[in-house]
Amino acid sequence: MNSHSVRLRELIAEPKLAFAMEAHSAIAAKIVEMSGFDAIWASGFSISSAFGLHDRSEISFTQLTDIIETMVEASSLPVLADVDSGFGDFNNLRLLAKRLSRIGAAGACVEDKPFPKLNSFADGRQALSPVADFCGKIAAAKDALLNDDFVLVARTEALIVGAGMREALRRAESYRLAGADAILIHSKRSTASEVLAFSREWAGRCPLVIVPTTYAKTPTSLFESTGISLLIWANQMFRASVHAMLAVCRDVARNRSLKGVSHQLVSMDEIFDMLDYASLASDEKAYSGDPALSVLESG
Ligand code: SPV
Ligand code: MG
Repeated sequence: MNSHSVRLRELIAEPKLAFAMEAHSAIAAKIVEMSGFDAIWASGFSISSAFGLHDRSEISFTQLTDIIETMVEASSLPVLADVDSGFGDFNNLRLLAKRLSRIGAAGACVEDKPFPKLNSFADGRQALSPVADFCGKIAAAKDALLNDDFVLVARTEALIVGAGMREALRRAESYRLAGADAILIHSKRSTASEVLAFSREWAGRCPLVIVPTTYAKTPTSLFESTGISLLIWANQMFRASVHAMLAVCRDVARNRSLKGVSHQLVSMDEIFDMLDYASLASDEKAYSGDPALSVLESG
């Protein structure tokens, strides 16, 4: 049993809409938790971009799991890992699922694209995997998990590639029958019409997850009333940090001074607080140089 997986399972089972925010580092995970979200989305796009790599399966399995492990350690929220298309076939995905369940991720989301996958919003070849292959990957991942509560989300890209609603529904139903705990229905429309239509047809067969990046203007209350379980803001922490870094860097380079940016920076003390330097200092007193702890010195 893993309490993070149990929590994520509860979140997607509740009638209430749950909210996940993206994180791509341990400090980002802490900030997501401090801000009151229900869960953390370990975004493939954001983690790849932070490595300076394309969201096209360029990061390695271990680059991804190492970052996810730091996020799991830094926060008490459940972490849902974006594992792209699983780094290969059923065998690669099951090794990844096993590793993620070992390091304490609450769940993983795998998408029905061949390897290498490309970000859903990027120009280039967008293709779907054969349904039977993807169902085999889901079954293999489930069989390899070290924790029965681990949440496996199957994501269909049918609407992204333009394969239509019938194909999206057919795929989602196949993935549910293959053992997926929830379905992520992805859309790149500027309105929520597609995901709302999907949700109506789906009629609560298992929990639904959405990523309203392009249809961000839709009021979230609408999703709550149409049976969606989890809403993921998938990349805003990363984009906010790039925005802030660009603004500060350009200003300092232009003016050869920090004067114009000091109000845009958090203080060092704020970082010390976030990382609890205070308890480190008190622990240092308790654990360092106390002769009572040393048999040799006291003898
Ligand atoms: C991610 O955050 O990596 C995602 C969501 O998979 S999206 O970029 O919308 O494909
Ligand atoms: Mg992704």
